[in-house]
Amino acid sequence: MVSVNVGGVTVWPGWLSPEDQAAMVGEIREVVAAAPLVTPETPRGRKMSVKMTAAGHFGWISDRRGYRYAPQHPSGVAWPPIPASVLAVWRAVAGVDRDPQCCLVNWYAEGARMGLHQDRDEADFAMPVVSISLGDDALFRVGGTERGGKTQSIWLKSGDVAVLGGAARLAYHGIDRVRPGSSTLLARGGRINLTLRVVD
Ligand code: MD6
Ligand code: FE
Repeated sequence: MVSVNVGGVTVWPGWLSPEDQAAMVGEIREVVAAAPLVTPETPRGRKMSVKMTAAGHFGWISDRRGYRYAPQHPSGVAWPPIPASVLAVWRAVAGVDRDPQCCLVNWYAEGARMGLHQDRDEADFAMPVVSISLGDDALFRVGGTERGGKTQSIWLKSGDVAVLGGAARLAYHGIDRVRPGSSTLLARGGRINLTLRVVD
């Protein structure tokens, strides 16, 4: 398999076969059944356009009190375990000897996006963040470690895996837009992004 380097981010196009993608979606539906998707609010009171939930020891949540990793879903239930198929992707591409403690699930309906941000709520930036894309294509933008620098973009497709590690671990990145109807994986359309992290 051949990877592509985009601004220091390693992208593995088509890492998951269509069959593996469908099986993973089934496992994510179980996660969502146990820990329902929520629309996070930013600390400034704006609703995010993606819906989120998580699996693992920690979930990442955002509300008026701020951003943080939390051991429970806002409803008080424990986060369900990270599905085995998702763990297997981490073990194949992360290149570190620890397993992820959080699998953040981001759900994009038509029109949802994610502004440029850094992932910096984790304790050890030597641990990469691994991302899995499922469903509709998404335009992923990557910059440097300072806000306002040059950026590069790549369309992430269903089954692609991206690794933010090394110098790119703290790169600014975001999703400008999702292309509706570009994948048949999800019956009702949309995009699921999974990000795996070691938290503490
Ligand atoms: C997304 N991804 O693909 C948003 N974060 O929907 C992220 O925010 C992200 O792809 C850290 C590492 C990889 C990512
Ligand atoms: Fe991120």
